[in-house]
Amino acid sequence: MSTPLIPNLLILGGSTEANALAKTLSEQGVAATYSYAGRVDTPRPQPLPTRVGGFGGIDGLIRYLRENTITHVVDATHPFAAQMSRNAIEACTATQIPLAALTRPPWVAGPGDTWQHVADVPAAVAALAGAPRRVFLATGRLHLEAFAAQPQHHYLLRLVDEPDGVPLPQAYVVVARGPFTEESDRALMQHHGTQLVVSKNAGGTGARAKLDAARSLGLPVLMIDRPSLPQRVELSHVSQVLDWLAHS
Ligand code: 3Y8
Ligand code: NAP
Repeated sequence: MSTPLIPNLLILGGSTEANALAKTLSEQGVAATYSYAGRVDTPRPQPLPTRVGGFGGIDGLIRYLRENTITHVVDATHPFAAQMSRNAIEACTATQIPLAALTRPPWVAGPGDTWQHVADVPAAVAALAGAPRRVFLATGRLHLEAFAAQPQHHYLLRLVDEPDGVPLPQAYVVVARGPFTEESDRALMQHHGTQLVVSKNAGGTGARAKLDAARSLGLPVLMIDRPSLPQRVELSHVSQVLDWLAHS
């Protein structure tokens, strides 16, 4: 009779869903560690033991899983954190540790939405060719350099931390972290005379305010589709994770 595993989870975090899972696991007394990449200055505190920083690639993650006797991995990273997700699949396959992704479906355009889908950031940059416009570039800091290829626009940027300069000649920076609200995003876009919104298809609730605001203002959206990922168990609610834990 094999003794049932006492769960010891690793949550790859950095999203609204990861935070909801951390709260539930903490309340239920399930042993788990929350992991941040260390991308921002002051990541939101979690009700679980928390680690910050990369693991050192696939081998580093394998080493971490073994040294910390992790029994399950939940990849609750943002849909655009594709490298982390790929590494998690490789490391969990190598160690035979159960892996589930806690993710959220992509947003789909509804009545009144004017979306142009592009495959990735380079395609979004190419789509911005043409006459100058007032663009709300709500895709964060990591890919700003790519948009320097289209310097003609006036950019409204929303970043989590104050940047050390931005590579765009006409840019106004708002330092803010989500979740955001439709009302505040509509006021922000009206104040800046936004004519186009550029967004990653993050899904979920934390960043969709700008899309609802764009719809109410009749503005077009340039929607960047999320990167494709290899096959893995995908769950979309915390309750499904608890059920998966009980049966894996
Ligand atoms: C460090 C950890 C919560 C979860 C907060 C979600 C919601 C708000 C929306 C806009 C879009 C953007 C950005 C965004 C959202 C949630 C969630 C989400 C988008 C924090 C966080 C970390 C990060 C990293 C940061 C990236 C950036 C992306 C800002 C915490 C706040 C634009 C993605 O300066 C940098 O280096 C920032 C880097 C990766 C993407 C980019 O390319 O710049 N997120 N965001 C995580 C770590 O270190 O592991 O402090 O909470 C988490 C959240 N960001 O309920 O509190 O779940 O999606 N994050 C995008 O969607 O385009 C903002 O402004 O409208
Ligand atoms: P990424 O490009 O997929 O990953 C790059 C490297 O960062 C990974 O290989 C890993 O380094 C490290 N890393 C990423 N997430 C990590 C985590 N949760 N814990 C420990 N190390 C992590 O990742 P990213 O897009 O930069 O996202 C970084 C973090 O921001 C994630 O927590 C993600 O959920 C959050 N986030 C990202 C976005 C986005 O738009 N990309 C939006 C919202 C939140 P090693 O190889 O050294 O292990």
